[in-house]
Amino acid sequence: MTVTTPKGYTAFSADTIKGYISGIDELAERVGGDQDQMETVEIGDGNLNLVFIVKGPVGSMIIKQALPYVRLVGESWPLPLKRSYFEYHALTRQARTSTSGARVPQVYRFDEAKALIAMEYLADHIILRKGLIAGIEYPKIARDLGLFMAETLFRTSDLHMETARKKQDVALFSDNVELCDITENLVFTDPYHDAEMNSWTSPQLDRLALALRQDRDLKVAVQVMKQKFTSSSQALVHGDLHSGSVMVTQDDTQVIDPEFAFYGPMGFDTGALFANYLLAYFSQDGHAGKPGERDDYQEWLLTTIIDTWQVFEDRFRALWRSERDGILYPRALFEDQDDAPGAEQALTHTLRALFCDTLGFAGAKMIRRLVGLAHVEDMGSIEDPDLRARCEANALSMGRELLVGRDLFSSMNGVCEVARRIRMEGTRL
Ligand code: SR1
Ligand code: MG
Repeated sequence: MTVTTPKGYTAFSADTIKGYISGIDELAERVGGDQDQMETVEIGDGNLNLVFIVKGPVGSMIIKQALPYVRLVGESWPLPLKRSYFEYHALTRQARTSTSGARVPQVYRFDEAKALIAMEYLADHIILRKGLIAGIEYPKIARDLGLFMAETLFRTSDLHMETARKKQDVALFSDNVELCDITENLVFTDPYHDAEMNSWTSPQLDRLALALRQDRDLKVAVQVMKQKFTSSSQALVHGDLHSGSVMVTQDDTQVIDPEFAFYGPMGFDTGALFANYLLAYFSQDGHAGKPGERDDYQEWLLTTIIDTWQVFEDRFRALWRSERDGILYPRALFEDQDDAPGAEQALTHTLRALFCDTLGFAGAKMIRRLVGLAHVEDMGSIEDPDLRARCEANALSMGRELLVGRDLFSSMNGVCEVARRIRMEGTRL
């Protein structure tokens, strides 16, 4: 892969970012003071980018800057800087379309040449994944994320958008090639063959990890989901909606990091979120100080999954009735012919397909975090490898059930029942 680094790009350090900010009036005014009064720290712990907190006498901000390579792997894996362009455009669209649930940070400035976004610093928030590992309940999270997903997905879909605007936007995001390529490989392909960057808790999970490669039903199922990922432009998806892409307080929820955004299948976002709740669920047994200590919390996680889907579905239904003014299911065919029940039938069909996609993508997203590249801290922070492997094995079983059996579930309650059963029975290593 050749990466063209724009003229004028340099990766900043915690020190050099001060000079950049003081040279741009709108940013300098926001933090106040001069360079000597600025406090900066680089806090990026994700897989790809630099992230600076900048504080001054007047205010603060985050500067997120893309690196020309994958931070997790190093310079041997070049990655174009243009991902910040897609993140910026996704943030502006999510700010517009998400009107009643989770919000996105306010953008102060996008600098394409420097591949950076200056945005709101959410000083009181923590990353949701950290909160889930600590066993903290968030009373508003199901509502906020259910609404966020329903609104951002519905309002960027053919159910709401008119044809020219939709096609223009699909064209814009279709250039996010390299990040889609990462997902195509890391989520849908690498876990199922001997890919160089795969890893798992070894030797404990060796048998299960190798068994994936012989599991024909699973390989077919994951390729069916991959085809949806590569060829369906249903809506502008966040593209990486895991619990590390959500920041929370007890009463506020913000969604961050949409650099993987593109027009893809709606279920890819809903599936990603539920996958991460389920990974959190199975990891809790590794965080409990004594057996059973996290039982209540695990039930809270399952309730959150059920509630989130309920909120999502309710809001999607409401939008279908009030904002279905795009390309698909025109009112001319239904309500205008006195056939409102026909529109309701189409809605039921649409939600059913979306539910099955959600489960299929959730399964794929779980499995990749257990045996592929880029695992999750929920599991990684369990120090005892035997205990960690037992949690991961249960999560692998759940991932398989969801992928292969996605069309057999009739409700999120049923999904949660299977999660409980897998946890109680325990997966044989
Ligand atoms: C090489 S990037 C690895 C992962 O980090 C991001 O969070 C995405 O999930 C990607 O797959
Ligand atoms: Mg990210």
